[in-house]
Amino acid sequence: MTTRKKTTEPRVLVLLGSASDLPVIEKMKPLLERFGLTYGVEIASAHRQPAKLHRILKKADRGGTEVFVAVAGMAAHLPGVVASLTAKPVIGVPVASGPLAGVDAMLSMVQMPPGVPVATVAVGSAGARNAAVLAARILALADPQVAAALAAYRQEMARGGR
Ligand code: RP5
Repeated sequence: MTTRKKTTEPRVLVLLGSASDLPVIEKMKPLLERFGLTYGVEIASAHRQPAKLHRILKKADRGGTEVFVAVAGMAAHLPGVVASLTAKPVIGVPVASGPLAGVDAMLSMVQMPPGVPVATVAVGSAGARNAAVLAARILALADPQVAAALAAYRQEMARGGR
């Protein structure tokens, strides 16, 4: 059994640019729960609520959150801003909320300036499951319980599960 430092914040924090991005959470939830990961959900737009975003981010970062997932559409700067404020891994989920169907958000996330990476997994809520799996893969490196849950998930996929 691993003994982890006591933290006051969830291991994974999912930040959304808007309440309209909430469907993404529904896709991630079952997997985060399956992998035994505590998670939080916060809505804070990088453009419209920068002070709120900074507040949430700093509290989570100091309180022990280990992986951030940032979900946003259109000119989706949220993951990049989060990655500039923390040294922890940041996973980006671009959503198709504007007339450019998510390509705008994907391009905003995928080509970050050198030194500030965002791991962009898939466009849209269907692909958001992969954000949960990637978060689990990162945390499994130092957590045998998460590693075991991931191994079981992979075995299930090998038997044809999804
Ligand atoms: C982005 O603009 C949000 O992440 C959302 O995907 C999109 C539209 O936002 P709302 O107009 O629905 O608040 O900032």
